[in-house]
Amino acid sequence: MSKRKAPQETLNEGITDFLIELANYERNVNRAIHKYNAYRKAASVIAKYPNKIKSGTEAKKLDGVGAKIAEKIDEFLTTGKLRKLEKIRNDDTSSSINFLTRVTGIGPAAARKFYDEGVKTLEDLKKVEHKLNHHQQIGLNCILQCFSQALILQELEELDPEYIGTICGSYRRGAESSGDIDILLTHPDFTSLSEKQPRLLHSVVEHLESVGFVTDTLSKGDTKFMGVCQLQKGEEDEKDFDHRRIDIRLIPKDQYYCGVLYFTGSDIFNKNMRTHALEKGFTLNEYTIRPLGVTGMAGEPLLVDSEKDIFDYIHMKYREPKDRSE
Ligand code: DCT
Ligand code: MG
Repeated sequence: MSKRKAPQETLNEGITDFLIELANYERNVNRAIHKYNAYRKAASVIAKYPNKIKSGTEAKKLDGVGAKIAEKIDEFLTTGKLRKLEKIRNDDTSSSINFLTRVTGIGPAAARKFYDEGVKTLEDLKKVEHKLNHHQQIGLNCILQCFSQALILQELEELDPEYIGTICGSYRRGAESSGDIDILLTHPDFTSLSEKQPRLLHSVVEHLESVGFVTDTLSKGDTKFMGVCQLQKGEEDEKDFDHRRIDIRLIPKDQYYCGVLYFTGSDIFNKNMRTHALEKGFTLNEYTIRPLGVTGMAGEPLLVDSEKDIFDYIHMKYREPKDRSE
């Protein structure tokens, strides 16, 4: 859903990845901050190293890579893996604590405390939501959001990799709790000049129904579906699904980012941004941004290929969704 990053330097990515995983383990599980710093430092010098590392000895010449890390690099280069990491990954305590610390607001100490109280999984966390502080509740909501975003994206990708989808609304702004789920959908085949293509919407709805994500239909048109979904597929006899209202809109590709901006909101932010646009001589709505002529007449829609394009046209600094409450 978010814009893809430019391809990273991948020369020694295998090595830097395992170093960062080890660093996180030391910080989150052992609370050994010195070891954490040591692994991070090694990862960072190796990431900047311009050649593909062929041995631990070669790596050891770099400032920040000591004998023990060099040994691990050798093991990784010869066997393709690291026994220490395999063990950590298979260890329930480590993986639960690592997971818990991924919730923002839960640090290594709190994670250990939750773990000792028997809170180990996302499901457990949801059950003790009342015990979480404000920050941790926001973190939990973000994780739920990531999970369902990942699920929807994955399903779209499976159906047709050319689909582009974004969950908008308060959800995208990272709100603690959101009323409903607003999904916008587009496809390069569908523009404001092409024929209507209700199949593009209906096949997504049917697919999300078939995997058990969408559970009910309230209305289904050519470009807008309204229904009910469940946020997570639980175990067989688990009945406490989190049901939410879901709207899915199919939007022409050329109008997609104006739609994403509008439906991300908030309504107050939108109002302020439209006012700002007018001051700069543009009219902005959920479909297009158009320049205003001297007579006040709106011109042709401007080309928009990202949300940032819209901010750029009206000389407004880009704001991340989480910073768009007003
Ligand atoms: N919107 C707007 N003006 C309105 C209503 C909606 O600009 N009068 C935009 C901004 C948010 C987006 O549409 C989705 O609307 P809602 O789902 O009602 O808002 P939300 O911010 O997602 O809040 P909620 O958590 O209640 O769904
Ligand atoms: Mg909403």
